[in-house]
Amino acid sequence: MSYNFNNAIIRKTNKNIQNGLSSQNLHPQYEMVLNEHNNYVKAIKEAGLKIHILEPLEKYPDSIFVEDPALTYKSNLIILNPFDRSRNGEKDIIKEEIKHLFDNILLVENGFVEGGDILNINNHFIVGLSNRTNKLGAENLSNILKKLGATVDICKTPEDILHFKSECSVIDDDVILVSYKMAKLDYLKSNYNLIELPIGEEGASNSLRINDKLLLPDGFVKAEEILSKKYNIIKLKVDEISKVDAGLSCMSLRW
Ligand code: CIR
Repeated sequence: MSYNFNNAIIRKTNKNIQNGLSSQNLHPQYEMVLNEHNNYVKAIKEAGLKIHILEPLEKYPDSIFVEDPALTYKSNLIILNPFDRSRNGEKDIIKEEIKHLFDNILLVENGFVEGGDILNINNHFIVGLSNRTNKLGAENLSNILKKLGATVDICKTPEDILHFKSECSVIDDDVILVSYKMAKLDYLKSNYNLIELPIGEEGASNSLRINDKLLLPDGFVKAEEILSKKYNIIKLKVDEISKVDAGLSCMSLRW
């Protein structure tokens, strides 16, 4: 199942996170990010995962978002190609740091694609085209995944959303939690059961289902009301990391 995991890779917070890419030009404070990140690590442990910790990379302000330069599928590690110049070098570093954990290493060599644009549901992947993932990158990744036995569809991320997964997450078999903007995508509407969150609760659509736990951003009353009926929720503050457009899914790489 798409939410059953045993392992997670997490990178320690770097002090330079204050200079991370931010669509609103905000600068999170290191100590506050550290606090949110520590609670995140605790929650991942509580969900039963073995954590592989990577050292901080001061040269790369956004490097705690380990989901973007790499993708795991079965025992394969696929090194992606982040679009932004300030992030692109993360891919070579993470490859060397984690390759020993996988049987097979593959590379996206043409075009750009970031992990935040890749939604995995069982054997299927949805790759969202965005300002960070282009057609060439999506097709290159799609060819790699298909050779590994997966199925892939390429879909368009709504214009003002950073990554496809910024506003949606798989929370159950064939159930995707979505913001109202993502709920409008015909592709999602016709293929999945969607739980749509109301306007104002977009932040909660970047949740993270891990085994029997659902990690949910704190402060979203409606989302909590809807989801607590069925899911075992761990609420986590993401106020500080959201200043650099980040959420729960991007701070770990899971398999
Ligand atoms: C960036 O713009 O690349 C970072 N500030 C945030 C990346 C968030 N990644 C993700 O949601 N997968």
